[in-house]
Amino acid sequence: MGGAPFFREADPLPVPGVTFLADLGITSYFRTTIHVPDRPVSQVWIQGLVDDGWVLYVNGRRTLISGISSSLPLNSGLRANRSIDNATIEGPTQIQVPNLVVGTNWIAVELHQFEVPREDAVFALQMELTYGSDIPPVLGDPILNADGRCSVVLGGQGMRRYDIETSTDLIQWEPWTQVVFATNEQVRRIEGRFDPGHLPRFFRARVLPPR
Ligand SMILES: [Ca+2]
Ligand SMILES: [Ca+2]
Repeated sequence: MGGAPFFREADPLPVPGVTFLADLGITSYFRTTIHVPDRPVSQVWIQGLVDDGWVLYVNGRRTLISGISSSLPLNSGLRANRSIDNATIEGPTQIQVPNLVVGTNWIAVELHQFEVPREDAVFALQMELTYGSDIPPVLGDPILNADGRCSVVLGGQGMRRYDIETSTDLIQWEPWTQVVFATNEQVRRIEGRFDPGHLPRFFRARVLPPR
């Protein structure tokens, strides 16, 4: 049908529209393929440009629903439950895609409108995969002081961004800090301070997508 962003929008977009959406109804459907090489995929990140709501399928499996009620039956007449005036870039967001395969993978999207006829609808999706040859980050045992000061050693790889989160129970995780390693940097001591009454007990690091 053409290239993204697909659009029907008179106002400026963060990424200029490429393919005009003629005959706009409540729901529009998009489909493409991506090629995944024979390497373990460690993370999948997406960024979207969406007006109004959308559903993402990977190889026929519903992977994400946003801006549409997930409790109503999904069909071409279902309206989005949010109205986007002018689409902005959402994400990057990490998603779980357990059913990727080596080779060709089908990416399908249905885009739903809040109300029609109305002269705006936009869709674009960027999907980024990181591969398992990346060394996963390692956190040493944190040093926690009664006054709330804390330090922890992070082992990682040069030019990677890491998101460090903390938890008191391994269930609820809270963002703590982000770290960007310089080229060839492998170890960093991260220091911070917490409320002494609510010291975290656990730390974890996640790789963030490159900017
Ligand atoms: Ca608009
Ligand atoms: Ca719209």
